[in-house]
Amino acid sequence: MSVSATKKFENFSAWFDDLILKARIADNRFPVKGFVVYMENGAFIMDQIKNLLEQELEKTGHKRMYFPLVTSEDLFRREAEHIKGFSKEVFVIDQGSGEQKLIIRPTSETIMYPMFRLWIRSHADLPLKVYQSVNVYRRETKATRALYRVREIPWNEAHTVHESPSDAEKQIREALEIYQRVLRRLGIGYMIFKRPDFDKFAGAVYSLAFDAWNPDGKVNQVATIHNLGKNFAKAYEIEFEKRDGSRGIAYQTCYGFGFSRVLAAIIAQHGDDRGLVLPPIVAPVQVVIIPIPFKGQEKQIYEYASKIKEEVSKKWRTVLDDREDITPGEKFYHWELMGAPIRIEVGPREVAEYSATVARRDTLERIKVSFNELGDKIEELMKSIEANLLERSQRMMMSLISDAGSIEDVKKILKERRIARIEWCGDIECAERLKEEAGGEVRGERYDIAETPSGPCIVCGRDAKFVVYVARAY
Ligand code: PR8
Repeated sequence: MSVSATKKFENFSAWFDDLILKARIADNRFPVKGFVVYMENGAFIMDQIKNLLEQELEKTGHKRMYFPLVTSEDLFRREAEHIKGFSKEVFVIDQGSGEQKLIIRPTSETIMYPMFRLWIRSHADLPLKVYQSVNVYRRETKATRALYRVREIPWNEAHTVHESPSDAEKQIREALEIYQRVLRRLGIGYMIFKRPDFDKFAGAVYSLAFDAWNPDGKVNQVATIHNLGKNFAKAYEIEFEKRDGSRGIAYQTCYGFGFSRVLAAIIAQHGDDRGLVLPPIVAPVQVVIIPIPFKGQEKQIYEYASKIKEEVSKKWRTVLDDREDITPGEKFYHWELMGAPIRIEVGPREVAEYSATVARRDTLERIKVSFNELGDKIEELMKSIEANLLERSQRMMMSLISDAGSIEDVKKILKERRIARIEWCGDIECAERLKEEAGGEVRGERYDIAETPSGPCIVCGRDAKFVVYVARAY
């Protein structure tokens, strides 16, 4: 990393908690466990993330809908595996006076699918692709952590219904592409895993997950994609008339994208010891202009700074920081903390030369640009910042992986805040032993590349069936 991030890597928790409050991302002091207040910058960035994702969903034919917040106990209890997975985590509203209890959505399968049943009659109604960006609620039993593990979860969930297994598979590939496009725009470094069976979504045939790296070595699952097969369609009777006139049970997929976790990944992966480093597309302020006053020339400098603002704000969210009660140095410090991608300094020399000094937040490099070239140069710099964040974040992701040949090795790798790659037989007992003895979870096989085992399971010594990654996780 070209910019100092010692505090971030050495004491991640303190760095993160301090930063989210100071940079007005979130205030974690709300006195109910797992519930967080998103302040103006956190709310703005999450909205930008949401817009990016929703644009991709719309482009691929998903329709926005809004479903109720609650379901009934009866509807909730239809799919056996799903209940097992979620019954301990739901918040229940007791209406009192003998009325049935209401269950607040921990996810919306049990709310959407009874409606899908009413809407789907024949193959002509398929595929059905709907989404909503809402909050869902889970009484998380693990320790909660601002943005990473909350009980009120801001997310986007998409649910699709298909005629055939191959259509459902195709949908999974489309979902993978959508999530990859969005995460790339945000410069997030991640790996895609096929989760081991014991860790798949409750009710799914299989689950894919995007794990983003984190400076403390724990991985951050920012999104998941699930092939539900016919499991839910059977439970909720989603049937249709097939092309040959016979009746069939539909195939389904669903996928979810955690906005607060993606926000956490942006902060944690790109930030440094000076503060946030924001990808241009989500930054509340993309360009900040800071006048450097000089005795006797204040007026010319402010006028020229205003002229630059007029020009730059045609394209970018721009602020001219003309506060008079603080020094330019304090302004630099403030806007570095806030992660503004580009800073423009305007002093007497810039006025005389009809130029501007332009600094980029990611590398802190400064260059001199003439006024006439400013528009093009900023455009170029923004692209370069976006590309650099992605490149260095992906590089970091890959550099964290080490091969391990024993539980001891895994333990050592995890202690160094890294991720272990191992060969594994596939048995849950071996995964549990790894968790107990080394403290890491089997996150699954890579889905983006094929890796085949060649030796024994590092836990039990029998033939390995999978190459999997072990990490501590949020
Ligand atoms: C589904 N059903 O539910 P999933 N704090 C922050 N983010 C969270 C939390 C939490 N406590 N729990 C989950 N997420 C499927 C897919 C409809 C949509 C975020 O899947 O349980 C994580 O980023 O895997 C997670 O990957 C995503 O929600 C989807 O949740």
